[in-house]
Amino acid sequence: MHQPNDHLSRYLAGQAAWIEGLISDDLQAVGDTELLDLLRHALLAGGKRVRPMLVLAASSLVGCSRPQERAAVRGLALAVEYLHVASLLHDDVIDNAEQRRGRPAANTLWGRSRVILAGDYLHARAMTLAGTAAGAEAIAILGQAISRMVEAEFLQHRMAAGRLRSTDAYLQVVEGKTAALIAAACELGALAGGGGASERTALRRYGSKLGIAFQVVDDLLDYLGDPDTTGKQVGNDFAEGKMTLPLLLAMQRASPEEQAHIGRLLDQRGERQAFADMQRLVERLDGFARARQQAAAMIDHALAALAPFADSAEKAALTGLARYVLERQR
Ligand code: GRG
Repeated sequence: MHQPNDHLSRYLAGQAAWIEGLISDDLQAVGDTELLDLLRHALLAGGKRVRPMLVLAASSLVGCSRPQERAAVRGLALAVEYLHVASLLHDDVIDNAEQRRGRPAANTLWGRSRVILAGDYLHARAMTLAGTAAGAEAIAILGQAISRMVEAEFLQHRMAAGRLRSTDAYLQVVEGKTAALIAAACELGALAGGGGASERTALRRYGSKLGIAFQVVDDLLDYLGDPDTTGKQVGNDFAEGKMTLPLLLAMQRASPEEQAHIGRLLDQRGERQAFADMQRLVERLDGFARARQQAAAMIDHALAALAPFADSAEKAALTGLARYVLERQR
């Protein structure tokens, strides 16, 4: 399996332990034991903790010293992870997912209603933490990100139902469902660290481009990933009729016969063989290679947004993270 480079690995591992400590402390306020079990399952399950790490690194980049000890940085790091996990819980209910991070999805263990409620709990707690940490501005940044996530889910449903086939619509979905929260994490780090308007804009831009690339790679992994490494089966997007970038790019190059073949495979999308055939067709039509190129172009934009910042360990971490996004296998 491809690992992030050593420096980045150590940085991420250190931050993961930090955020897990914060989560465990914060969960002590949960009174209901069933809710607590569900939240522990969802929150302490080996996520990569990319979003809180971005809050921390962005705050350091704008000059905040010892950010891990700052109440505002801690509150915002928790808030973005909680919103991320709330969105995963709701998404798994929407998609009827069976697995998440190599384990049974919470909805298979607790049922749909409790999982929706647990997502609402995390949503509420995240907003309380954000408001306490950094006031109305932080709430507005997160509120806007959540609105965009929900709108993107609606658009994604329309794409799957009507087979809307444009890469523009795909990018709009990706900007909303993934990049909005990642951009918000970066901007909130800059806010908590005392950054000025131009620093906030630059970090938001880095986060947005990183987030788009992150989702494109996620969508590539849905076709090409190793289930033992990713913790989920391949072919979920195809089975759900989600039109992701590799397929959309392949369709641009397909002959009328190949278009018809793709249409038939989409009609048979519940069958395993249809997915294997689609993988081969997308490969032949260069869909995977071209999607990867687009992700790489996004990463170039993300790195360009970091150019105004002086070299530092945090800048190296953010640069390393951007490169790792392209190489990640999980
Ligand atoms: C309740 C806040 C809230 C939102 C509801 C359902 C919904 C709106 C949005 C769904 C958005 C969604 C599931 C986007 C996918 C984003 C994505 C790439 C998730 C995987 O992130 P990783 O790889 O996960 O960082 P880990 O497991 O490492 O934490």
